[in-house]
Amino acid sequence: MDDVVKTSTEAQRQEFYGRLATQNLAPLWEVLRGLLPSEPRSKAVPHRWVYDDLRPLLLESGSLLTAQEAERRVLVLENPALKGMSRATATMYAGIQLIMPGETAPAHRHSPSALRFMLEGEGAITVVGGERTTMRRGDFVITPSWAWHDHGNEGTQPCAWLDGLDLPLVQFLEASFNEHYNDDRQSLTRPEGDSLARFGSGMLPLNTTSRYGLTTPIFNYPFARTRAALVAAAAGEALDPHEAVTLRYANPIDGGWTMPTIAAWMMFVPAGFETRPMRSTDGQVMALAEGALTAHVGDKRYDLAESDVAVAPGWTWRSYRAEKDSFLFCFSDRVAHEKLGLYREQRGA
Ligand code: GTQ
Repeated sequence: MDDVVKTSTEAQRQEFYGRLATQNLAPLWEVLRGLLPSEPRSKAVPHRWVYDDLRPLLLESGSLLTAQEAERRVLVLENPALKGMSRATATMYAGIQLIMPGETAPAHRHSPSALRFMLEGEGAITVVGGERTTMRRGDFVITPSWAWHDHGNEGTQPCAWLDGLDLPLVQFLEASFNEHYNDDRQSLTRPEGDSLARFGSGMLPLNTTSRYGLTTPIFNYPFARTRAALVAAAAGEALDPHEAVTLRYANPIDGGWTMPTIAAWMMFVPAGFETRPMRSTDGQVMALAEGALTAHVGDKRYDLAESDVAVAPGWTWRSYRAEKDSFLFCFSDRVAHEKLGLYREQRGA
């Protein structure tokens, strides 16, 4: 007997595949390379949004409809390679939200987690679980999964911030729930500053139970504190060649990331310092809080001014050079990568 495998003709194969398809079957060998690439190839591309360019459009949306009408008046930051999908990266949504003086963005809650990074204006407030916080420029504010939240503007100027949500990830997992509150604003049940006092002073209540499940009980990490910590840390030891000085926002209860799905941190790059290239599996969204910073992402170069937002897709080389002392806020799906045992990084020379 001849045991050499007889190879079929292309026509025979196609005819076979056709019969497979009628049974909802498919040949793995035709798709295996795409299913198992040698390394990740993000569908997202590097991109940068210039705040000064989008700002006039944002303000125009302010005269087009009310925050009430819109529920959330937001310009979605769409990755150019993922148009129409409301994605900045493969797994993260980002947008710029505008709230005009006196307006309310009505209370609702959803299973996706949200963060705010405050960009512009004074007097913006958000209420989370019965406690309000005033959002100042550079503040990192959290809306935990399934926590009621409404936003307001008690100042005299338009207020704008960067929204970050895990929407694409939660949609992929088909676990998205949403509910409207029976009023525009929820009632206040705790004084402003309560969460930060209890959980953000290096101390914890004796009987520590998290108020928000897997999410940090602190929901405003003020920029004034973050900035001071970064500057002091930079003076304390030599800068890291790849990360300059980076501190991550932490859940004081377990020391982990602040949200179950979104990792957030801030990088301080002192004037004149240039980081060496690195890449990691998480797809990152960054916003410049202060300074002037050149970001190299893949083959793109972005000169970031304050409030500019950029995206570094997963497994894409990135490096930074600061023209002035620069504070770069970043968020990504890193926490999910870590929990799933998928996180990898590579540090270049
Ligand atoms: O402020 O709750 O940009 O629910 C998108 C969805 C903001 C919010 C967004 C939202 C919100």
